[in-house]
Amino acid sequence: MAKNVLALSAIALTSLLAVGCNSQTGATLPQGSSLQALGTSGVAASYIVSSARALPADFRNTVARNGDQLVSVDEAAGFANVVTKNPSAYGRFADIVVRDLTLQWIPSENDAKFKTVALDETAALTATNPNTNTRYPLLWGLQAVHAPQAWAAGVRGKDATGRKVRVAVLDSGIFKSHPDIAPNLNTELSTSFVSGQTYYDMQGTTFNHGTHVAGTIAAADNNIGVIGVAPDAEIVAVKVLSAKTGSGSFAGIIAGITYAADIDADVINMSLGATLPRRSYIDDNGTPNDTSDDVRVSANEITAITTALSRATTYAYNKGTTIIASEGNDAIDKDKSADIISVPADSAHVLSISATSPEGWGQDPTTNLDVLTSYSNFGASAVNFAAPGGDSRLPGEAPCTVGGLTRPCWVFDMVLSTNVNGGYTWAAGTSMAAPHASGIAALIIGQSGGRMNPAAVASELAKRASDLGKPGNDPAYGGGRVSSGF
Ligand SMILES: [Ca+2]
Ligand SMILES: [Ca+2]
Repeated sequence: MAKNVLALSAIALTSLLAVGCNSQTGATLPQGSSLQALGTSGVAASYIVSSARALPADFRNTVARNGDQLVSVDEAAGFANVVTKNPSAYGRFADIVVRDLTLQWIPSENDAKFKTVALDETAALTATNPNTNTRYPLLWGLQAVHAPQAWAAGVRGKDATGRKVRVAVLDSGIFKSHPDIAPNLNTELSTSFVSGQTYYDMQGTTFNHGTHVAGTIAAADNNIGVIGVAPDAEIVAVKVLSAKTGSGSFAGIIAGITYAADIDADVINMSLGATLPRRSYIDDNGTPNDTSDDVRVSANEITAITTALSRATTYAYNKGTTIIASEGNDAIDKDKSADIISVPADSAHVLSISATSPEGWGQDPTTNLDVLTSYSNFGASAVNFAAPGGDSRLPGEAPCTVGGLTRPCWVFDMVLSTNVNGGYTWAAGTSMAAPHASGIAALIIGQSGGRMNPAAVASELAKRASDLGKPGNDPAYGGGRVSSGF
């Protein structure tokens, strides 16, 4: 499919970047047993240290005494990221000490499968337009989830006291001065867990995934551009992926999750994902024809690192944070894929979101907005809810005109949102679906008076969702396509 748009990584087996040789030992978790995935002695590498309990308050002193580098630590959450030649030194603190993996969690700009279409205008150029949210007529996703009906009832992503619902966007950073982003961005709490990059460092990119995702959640209701599902919610940008490459470490994502929980984020949005086998495999290090640099990743290592990630999501859940993630763009039937694990979609307490789209909305505005997309993963055992993600599968290049713009008709089936340099861009993927669901969660939390137990949020999402497909839970839509309920 030449025009298929993948906003999330393909199966990331070819993308494992930072794996050393295998010399792991350990038992299967979770039985309270130790899982020490130890590295080659004498070679410094990055390790995730994960304890089921808090780490001691003086953990950082221990790291310093050992002469190792502490990349990050969250003592209360029981996590640290340590660069060391001697990982066994940390076994007395934690039952998981596993070598970190760096994966491709979203596509890089160079990925030919990932297609975006720029609107070729910036907010500055349209700021004098007297119309409110100039590009609102293009946002079919808002109609699909009944966002305007919620706004009309005064439900907009803040509580009755005016406190904005806090949504942490774990992604590739954000273009912080975008006039449709800045009004709702908490710049004090926004931060980066990508070494050497600020949360707003765009590194000369022309498409920023995190900025697009954030706009769908909470672009400002003003006289320009687009509007988010929850236009009064707060965005905290938590950079866990390189803006340039879309890659990131497990340790960085874990640190981002526990950080978001510690700042009392109401919602975490993770429009990112990777798929791992549950068994040992050989990673070709990106060079399938050259076996000299191949590395083996053990089953124990995969179990340890995915268990650590689930501990992080459980920590956030227990602190009251609703966690929403994209289901993935590999068109996988998750009901028949017991040999793989998608992270973080399959991690503990994560609501994973499949992607829906119209097909030919530009030709017929009354067309069904809720068709499962060509690329979305699916499966009744995996999908919690569906949400608008957009698609470009409509064949041909015939032009349509919507909201005063003329483009090939398939463009209008994608999701328009904010981008770097004050611009707007269409993209599609389960990465675009998850933020529609996070926006609806923010509306529910605000309407319910602020802080809300994530189990109650999930229950309310289920109650308000539009049941599609076969009655009740089904493979395409899970518990239904999210809706404001208005
Ligand atoms: Ca706007
Ligand atoms: Ca159903």
